[in-house]
Amino acid sequence: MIYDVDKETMPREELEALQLKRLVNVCQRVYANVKHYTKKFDEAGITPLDIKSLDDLKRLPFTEKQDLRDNFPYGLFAVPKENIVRIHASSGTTGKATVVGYTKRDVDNWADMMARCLSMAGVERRDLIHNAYGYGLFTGGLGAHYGAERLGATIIPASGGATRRQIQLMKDFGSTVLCSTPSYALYLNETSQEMGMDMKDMALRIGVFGAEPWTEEMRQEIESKLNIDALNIYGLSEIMGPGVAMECAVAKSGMHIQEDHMLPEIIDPVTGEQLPPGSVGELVITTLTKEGIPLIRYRTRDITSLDYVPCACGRTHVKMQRIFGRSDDMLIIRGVNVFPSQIESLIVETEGVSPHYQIVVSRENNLDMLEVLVELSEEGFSDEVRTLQSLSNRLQKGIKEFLGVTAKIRLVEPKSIARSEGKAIRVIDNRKKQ
Ligand code: ADP
Ligand code: K
Ligand code: ZN
Repeated sequence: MIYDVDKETMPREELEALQLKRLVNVCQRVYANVKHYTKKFDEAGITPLDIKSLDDLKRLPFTEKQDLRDNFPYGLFAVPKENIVRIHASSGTTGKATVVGYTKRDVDNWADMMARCLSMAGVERRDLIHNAYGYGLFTGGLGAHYGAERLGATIIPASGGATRRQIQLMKDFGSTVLCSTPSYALYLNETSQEMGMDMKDMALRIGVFGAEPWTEEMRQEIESKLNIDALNIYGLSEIMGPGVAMECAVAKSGMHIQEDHMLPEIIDPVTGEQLPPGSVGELVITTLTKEGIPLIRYRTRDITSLDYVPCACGRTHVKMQRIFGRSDDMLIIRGVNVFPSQIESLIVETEGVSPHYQIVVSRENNLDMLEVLVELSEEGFSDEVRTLQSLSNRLQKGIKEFLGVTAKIRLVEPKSIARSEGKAIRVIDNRKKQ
């Protein structure tokens, strides 16, 4: 079901005309109301009226996370404070939290966009949605909540924590949809087994998973363990929260970006140059309708590519590929670029180990050392030493062949790597402390 047929299947030409009109409008709003942007536009020698085509986007200044920090807390808001009805803050994965504000209309548009997303995943009014995204300053919980209500489905506001209770609730209530981070979905499954239950036997049929990077291999693992359709949802608080982009259940091959509300582009993260369609690079988004804190060319730091080929589901909005990693998540190990997702793919494909892992980077005698903690599965744990040795050799060889770096593999006991209720901590970089 397509929630908003008019907007979601709009012919590209019409969509681009709408985007241009809205781009000029948002530039006018920030130029007039946000000092930071007046200055930036003046420095770039451009005024909102100089924007004649979408191609002129290239001439506009970027906005970075640092700009939000420098204008903490309200400096980038574009409306009088009394028009703000909600405040959220980012989870601060990569430093000090950033603050965002929503007007009534922003909250309303967000609910619409999340309703579209849930529909894209195949969620219907009859569904019971167990929402394990955290409620609070983090955008995940309330974002999914408002979207579910807008759609008319039933939402169970479980939030994070009390994992055993969550499983009991899901079973008792007969939840059919799970919203959570992908790593938490696996943790729920593991805990359900400890409780003598199996999530496979529950009424669950759909998972809406996001807020952290995950791989195609991880999707297959979750789908087979939980017996559901696992779909990818993307968002960030600076742009809105969850629902910036969502994968459709029909094609399951990339996430439709809500293009009537946001304008995406891909740039080279080093030079800042805009790249042609299909290139892999950093996703940059301009918000087209947001009132509270509109952002021009916001650098997400997330690495992906855009796919403009028409989708089997009928939606015309461009699809972004699964996030490969954050540009500031990329590890440089002895000069080689390594994304945690590449290591994850290898681990999830290997038998005898669980999909929980941690990457530890340190520096010894001026050399970068990469250590990967891999958790054995219960079956793997009972194997003989010889079998374990060959398992660790295989992983080491795989990483060497695939990434070109030598990693030390440390096999650890089942369930010894800390589980997270929100975003999993995959990388510990001790080099930064030195
Ligand atoms: P923080 O930057 O503090 O983590 P947010 O909570 O707003 O702030 O998180 C947004 C970030 O989460 C995105 O920029 C992206 O890196 C990551 N993210 C969100 N959804 C996904 C997803 N589906 N796949 C990969 N990464 C995601
Ligand atoms: K309902
Ligand atoms: Zn589609």
